Amino acid sequence: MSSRISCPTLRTRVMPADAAAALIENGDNVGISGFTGAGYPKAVPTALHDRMTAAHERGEEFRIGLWTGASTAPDADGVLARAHGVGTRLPYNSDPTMRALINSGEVDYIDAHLSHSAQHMWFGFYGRLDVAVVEVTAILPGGLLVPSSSVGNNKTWLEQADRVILEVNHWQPREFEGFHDVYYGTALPPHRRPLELTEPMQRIGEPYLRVDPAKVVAVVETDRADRNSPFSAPDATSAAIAEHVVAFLRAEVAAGRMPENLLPLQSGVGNVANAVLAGLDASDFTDLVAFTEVIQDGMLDLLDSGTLRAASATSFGLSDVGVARFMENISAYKGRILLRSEEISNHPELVRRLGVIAMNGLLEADIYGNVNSTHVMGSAIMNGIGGSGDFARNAFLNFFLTPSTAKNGAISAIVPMVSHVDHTEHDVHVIVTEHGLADLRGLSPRARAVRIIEQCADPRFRPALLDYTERAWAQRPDARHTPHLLDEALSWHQRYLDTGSMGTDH
Ligand code: 0RQ
Repeated sequence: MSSRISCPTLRTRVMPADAAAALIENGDNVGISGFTGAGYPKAVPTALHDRMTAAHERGEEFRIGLWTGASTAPDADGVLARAHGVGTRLPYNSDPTMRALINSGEVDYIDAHLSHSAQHMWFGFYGRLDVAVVEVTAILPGGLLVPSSSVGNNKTWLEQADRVILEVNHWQPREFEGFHDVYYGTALPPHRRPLELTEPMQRIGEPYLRVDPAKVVAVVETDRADRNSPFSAPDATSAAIAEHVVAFLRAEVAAGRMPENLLPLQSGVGNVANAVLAGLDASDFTDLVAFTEVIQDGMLDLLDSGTLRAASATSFGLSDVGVARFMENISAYKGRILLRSEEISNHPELVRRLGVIAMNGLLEADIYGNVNSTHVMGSAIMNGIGGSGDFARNAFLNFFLTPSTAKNGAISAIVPMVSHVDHTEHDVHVIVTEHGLADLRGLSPRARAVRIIEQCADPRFRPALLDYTERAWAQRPDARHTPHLLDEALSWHQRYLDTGSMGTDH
């Protein structure tokens, strides 16, 4: 029997994945582990896919509610989507098959802020959780669980579920013990207490997840790698975005608005965010600290070079190369990396108290500074809001980063009016493209428009944006505080849908 399962009671529950999947029923709400492709269950979802497919072939209904920490992987979200076995899904998804089913209307997707997902569960907003399927690194003699490469919503799923299936993944390094801090002080309003965390790396919880052994109906052993998506090397566009951010931070320090080692950093997912981290690594900043969600390769580079002292997060989001590097030197990272539950890593109280600098991507921003992070052309979901709202609204300073155009220049990231709003003009501080940086702090809507168009828009779209703005402002006396031409405001999106380009010049 595996040395990873030391609890005598839970050893008796070891079984193959198909036997565990047989304990999940049609109509169950299932909370699985997993956050940005790390720490998701690797065997039960595929076995469940087979069970669903067999049921469908018999003409029987078999669909579950699928709740996660954030994005998972092709062998979790992907297989369950391919089985057409998901009725509802929350809170963040980047799997293309699942995305297609959400956009086709087959899957009801609830795009919650990540910091809300656990508490909405406790508040009873989502109904009952029937099953938790959670990957762990090991089970200790007394039944405590050593978490794996993400913590996400695992604490809540394990507490709230009626039945628990554990996957013990031998691929996850046994040395993970001691990398986690799971907070168990949660109470419901009106009995909530302040979170006593005043320093990013402070421990306020325990290194283990708890589970009631009586609820554990199955333990499955696996030996499979996390998703580990590759990153592309920073291109000229993302390198230019990174340069603007680093120069701006230097100027903020020089102006006395933040200390020389900045304030705790949050960095979103994707290549642009990774490039900004590379830019910070090449800069003269030192002794930085991260209070973030995801540790990407760029953050590992910062830790290795010593630019970053330590990082608090909820998950890894590494490439194969990053994982190999992490595994080789794992003991050196202990004490410098702490993984917490996502309700703590993203907690508004903590983000605001610590004064986090938030850096996230966007799909489009409008001339007044409203930001759309989630919907293409107003309707098609991309990934979801993730933690961007948790961090941006509560940050000391937030950046929204994007190339100025998408789809080979056919789409302008700066539009007259966003086709969907995730971050309102009230929440957005700085917008950055490869062309420049628009500091919107303390500006009125009209001043913001000038700055965004001049600093951030692609030069090919600038004349049309200025023309729109001038005509909107010229509607005297009806221009008002935030002038718009309502019959034209979304015409750029319609033109793209009609012609394949937002521009009128091709
Ligand atoms: O698609 O590769 O098919 O061409 O969107 O765009 O430029 O590669 O940027 O990877 O940084 O993602 C907002 C999606 C940006 C991400 C978003 C197309 C573009 C490309 C990706 P293709 P890029 P990124 C922490 C924080 C919300 C959650 C968040 C995101 C693809 O940052 O999901 O911030 N954010 N969480 O071509 C149509 C536009 C477009 C567009 C880009 N205006 N219209 N398509 N694209 N702009 C993490 C978590 O919370 C877990």
